[in-house]
Amino acid sequence: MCDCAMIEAERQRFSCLKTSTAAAKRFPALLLWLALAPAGFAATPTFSEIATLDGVFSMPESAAIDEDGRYIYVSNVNEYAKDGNGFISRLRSDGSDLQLRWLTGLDSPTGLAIRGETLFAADVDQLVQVSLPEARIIARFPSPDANPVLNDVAIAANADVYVSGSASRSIYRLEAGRLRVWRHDEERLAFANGVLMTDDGLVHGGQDWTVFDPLSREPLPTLQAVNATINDIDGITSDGCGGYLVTTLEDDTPWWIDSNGAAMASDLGPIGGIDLHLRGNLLAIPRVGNSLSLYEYGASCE
Ligand SMILES: [Ca+2]
Ligand SMILES: [Ca+2]
Repeated sequence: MCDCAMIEAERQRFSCLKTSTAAAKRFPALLLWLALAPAGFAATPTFSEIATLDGVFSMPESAAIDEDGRYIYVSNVNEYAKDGNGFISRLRSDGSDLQLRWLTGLDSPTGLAIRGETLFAADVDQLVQVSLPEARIIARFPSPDANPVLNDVAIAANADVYVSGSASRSIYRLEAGRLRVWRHDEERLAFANGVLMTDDGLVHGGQDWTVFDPLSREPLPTLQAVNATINDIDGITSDGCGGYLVTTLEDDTPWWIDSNGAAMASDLGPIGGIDLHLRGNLLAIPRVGNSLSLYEYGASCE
């Protein structure tokens, strides 16, 4: 429950604590970390490597952690074309039990997002809906535009599904079983890339960071300071404290954007991250070079 009379700073702190507590229920290590963190500790995140799987994937792009934090799903582009050879891998959150070709029948899947027992994948020119318990494709939603080069998927709290189109300079939304253009923007959605729906709005990476109002669909001034520091953002994931962890096309090191819009290179170093997903204290990052790295993430919200 949110006290609407709180000032903005308090609102963010409250939201952060709520998120951290929920995450801690699923991840006891995070609870311990939070208990040991001194009051007022800076929010700079820390990373501890759990596992790296090297040289086993085929152009991995995105990773999506399921809601229980048990399994990680990884998209494998396997050369970008309408070639029928793309697939999705599944492994446990400690890096074990890899099922490399857990799901086949895709062309070149890129962005992934999970809600409940459903996985959505961007696959060149269609959004693909997958049942996780059945490990099978249950629907395909073609783009209304030819050659959109679908890139990333985001799912809102109300279950609306969004997918970005890099070539079509558009963001689509799944409406009554059809993909429809939600926003077309020649400038802001040129080479459209990472998308994430948050309390701030629909966050879009790409050449310039933009947060779109979910109702008016117009750009908001939210965290515009990001653009003074980094560009060409690819993967976006929430940091649990009102900020974001991102990967960029310009830099092999993932960056951290705090809740005020200040951006700095993370301590992960130049790992060549492509897309990334943080859930609880588990961070999964597919890497250039057919690899995937898993990290235990620690952060204390200011
Ligand atoms: Ca392919
Ligand atoms: Ca992407």
